[in-house]
Amino acid sequence: MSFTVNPISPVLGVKISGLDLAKPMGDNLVAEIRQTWLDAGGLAIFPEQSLTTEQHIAFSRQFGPLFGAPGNTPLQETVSRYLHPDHPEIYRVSNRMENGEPKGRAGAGTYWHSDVAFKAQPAAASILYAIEIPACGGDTLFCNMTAAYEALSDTMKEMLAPLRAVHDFAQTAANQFARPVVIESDLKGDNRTVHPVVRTHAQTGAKSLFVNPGTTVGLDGFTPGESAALLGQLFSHATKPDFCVRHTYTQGDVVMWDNRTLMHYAVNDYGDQPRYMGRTTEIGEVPE
Ligand SMILES: O=C(O)CCC(=O)C(=O)O
Repeated sequence: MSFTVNPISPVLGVKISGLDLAKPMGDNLVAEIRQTWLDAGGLAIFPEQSLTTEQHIAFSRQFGPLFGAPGNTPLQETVSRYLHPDHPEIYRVSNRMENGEPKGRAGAGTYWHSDVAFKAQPAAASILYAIEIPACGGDTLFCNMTAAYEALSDTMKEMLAPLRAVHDFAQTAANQFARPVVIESDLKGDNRTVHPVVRTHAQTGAKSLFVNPGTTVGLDGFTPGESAALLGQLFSHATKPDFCVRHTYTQGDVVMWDNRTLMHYAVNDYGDQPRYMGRTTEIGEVPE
């Protein structure tokens, strides 16, 4: 193997060292990285990287088509002002201002979620590059929804098998973000869809829970009270510390996570200390 792999926790994640992601990679190396990432539950940290925006995109593109690339689906309209002005493949997460405009979305993802779950084809990998980080704070938590699924009783697994969940960005917009950034299309169902509650990973065949507090508004065929009770139980089960890891950034980290098998939560505890991250987002399959 042409790189070094160190687990960051028994439940999830590896650190992959000895690679320069700015350099072109052959298909074999890309396949090795993908397999290592999948074997680690879908979380890999690549430390000490120095990437231009173009190199970040070029690295990401090798793992699949990207939201926002020419000819591909864009991310939803709400975040369009936070995209890189010259590279719409890059979604910027930042509390910094530039020429009186936000340089990225401040406080993005401060709730458990899976990226773009409200679209028919949600995200597969997200690849986040830590460009500027606070002296302290601004970590991201990840939880392993495959491990959480596997720990359920057989009776619960059987009950969940046929269920479908409704996902709606309006829920995120209404509950998580300041009103002025909510736009009409968020609230009229353009970013609403239904997915299985348990999905099977297209590459590994593993089953995972695929519901999240950020976008899941209910379970098909259940009353609101029944949905809330069952979803609440699944969310508190999945976010138990046993299934989670917390990543503390060093500047130059590239973090690649699999939205098909993980939820994540960005901790907004760093006040005015500058934080600036760029994210590419791979368009995944229709969940089955
Ligand atoms: O900034 C972070 O730590 C992650 C932000 C987030 O939740 C996302 O990009 O989906």
